[in-house]
Amino acid sequence: MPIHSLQGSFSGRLLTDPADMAPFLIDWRKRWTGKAIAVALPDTSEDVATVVRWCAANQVPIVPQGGNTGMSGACVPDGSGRALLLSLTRLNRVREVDALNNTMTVEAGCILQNLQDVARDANRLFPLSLGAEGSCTIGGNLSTNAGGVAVLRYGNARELCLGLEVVTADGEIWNGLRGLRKDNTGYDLRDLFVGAEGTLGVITAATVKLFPLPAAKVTAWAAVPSLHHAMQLLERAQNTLGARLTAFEALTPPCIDILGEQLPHLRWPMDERATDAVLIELSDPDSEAAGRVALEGLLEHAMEAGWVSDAAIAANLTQSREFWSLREHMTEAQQRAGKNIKHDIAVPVSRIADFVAQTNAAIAKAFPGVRMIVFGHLGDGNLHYNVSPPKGTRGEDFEVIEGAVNRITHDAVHAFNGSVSAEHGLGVLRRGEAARYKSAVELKLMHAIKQALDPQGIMNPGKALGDFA
Ligand code: FAD
Ligand code: 2HG
Ligand code: ZN
Repeated sequence: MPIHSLQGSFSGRLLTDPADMAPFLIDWRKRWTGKAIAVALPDTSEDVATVVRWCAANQVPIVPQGGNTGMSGACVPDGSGRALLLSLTRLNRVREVDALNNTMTVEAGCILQNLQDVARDANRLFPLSLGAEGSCTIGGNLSTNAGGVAVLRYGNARELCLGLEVVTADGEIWNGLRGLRKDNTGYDLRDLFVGAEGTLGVITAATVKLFPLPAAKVTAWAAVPSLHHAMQLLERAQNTLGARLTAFEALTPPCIDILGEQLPHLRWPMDERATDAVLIELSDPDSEAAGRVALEGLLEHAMEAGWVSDAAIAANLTQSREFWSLREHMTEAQQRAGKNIKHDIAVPVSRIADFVAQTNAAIAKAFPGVRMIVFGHLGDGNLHYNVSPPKGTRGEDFEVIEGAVNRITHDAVHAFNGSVSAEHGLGVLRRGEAARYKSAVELKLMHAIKQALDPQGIMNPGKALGDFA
């Protein structure tokens, strides 16, 4: 049936003009460009169901898309031109805020930052926080099981999700929007759709957890002699600050170098720029003064112990934003510096410093001069173990070494019992790597789930699991 037959059957929009469709068909990193039969922008869950039913009847593959900020190429179609791109951005209503239950029920296309604001207006915290929060959507966050900078205290997107509404691959609506903390009534369908990268169904709404708003946040920047010292600081911080410790992020010296080079207007907390640095955030339920005393105590102890060589506590909100701005501009600074190779690895927290030391040495030996742009969520054992071309070059043919760099990195991750994708999903970037390192049993179970929930293989084909067989 021709695509135009779809338009009359749902509210919202259907784009078929190539110029209108173009922005939806290229990913944020500008690494993957695809083609589509059309871009559908439904207004409601019923609209989504109508579109999916049409696709199922016509064997048209569906690529769900939220804010198109994903890092693994999962939200753009392939080059065949057979797929329909399903944008969820017009499903952007907050259906309910239940402050007593500490939940809100929101549609998939709501922008993350808007949801943080809605929660704050209700005197609550929605803690999911990441650099793309001004444009990513909660549907995309859940479909990638996004992490970000507050996982240490509040968990990743999966842990923040209590219920889902999903349009299944044959176009039925499953309403699982239960705001329950306890529900042991069989298989957990919610947890199948979270992190599935749109390969099992379309998330149309979610019930997510809210938390009390902290009275104050206090931010510190600490220069540390090595990541091993940083881990000693982390252990002490967890023991003395407990649940008040909400972020523990790291930047290694080449990151500090690339930030200064690409974004020289950014302000620096201290003169010391040659060592690893840690960004710590404490959220205090009582007062800013109490938070400051606790953080000062931690840093004094750490300096005496030799784990920290210099430290600064932000004097006010402006300075705290300046500290965070350095961390949040890492992706942009690296992007500006030319081509790059990204890894999103996790190993047990206790092994992360050893992993970096050993793998840095292996990569430096194989590819002398490359810049190791290693930063991220140190407190979770998750680092963006990224590589940039040697200083002063832009790496026009950098992709030539990508396979070999990936092999060194991911073999090391595997040896450390880690993960090749901690928070960005598999998409097309990492689907082959997951197939390489996962056991045959694990892959067989994953394919069985896909077969059961999407027997026609129309939901985001070729993503996460590779081609559907
Ligand atoms: P998209 O990119 O549009 O889609 C991502 C995946 O989800 C695709 O597979 C898509 O098909 C699927 N999908 C989207 N919506 C739905 C839906 N409603 N139903 C079913 N499937 C759907 N990620 C982190 O985890 N932590 C970070 O700290 C972080 N920082 C970032 C910083 C920057 C500057 C950028 C650009 C990205 C960052 N990301 C981070 C990656 C990205 O923002 C997140 O993965 C985000 O969760 C994706 O949301 P999105 O709405 O843009 O989804
Ligand atoms: C972050 O933590 C994001 O800033 C992006 O996950 C990481 O640019 C990257 O590789
Ligand atoms: Zn990250």
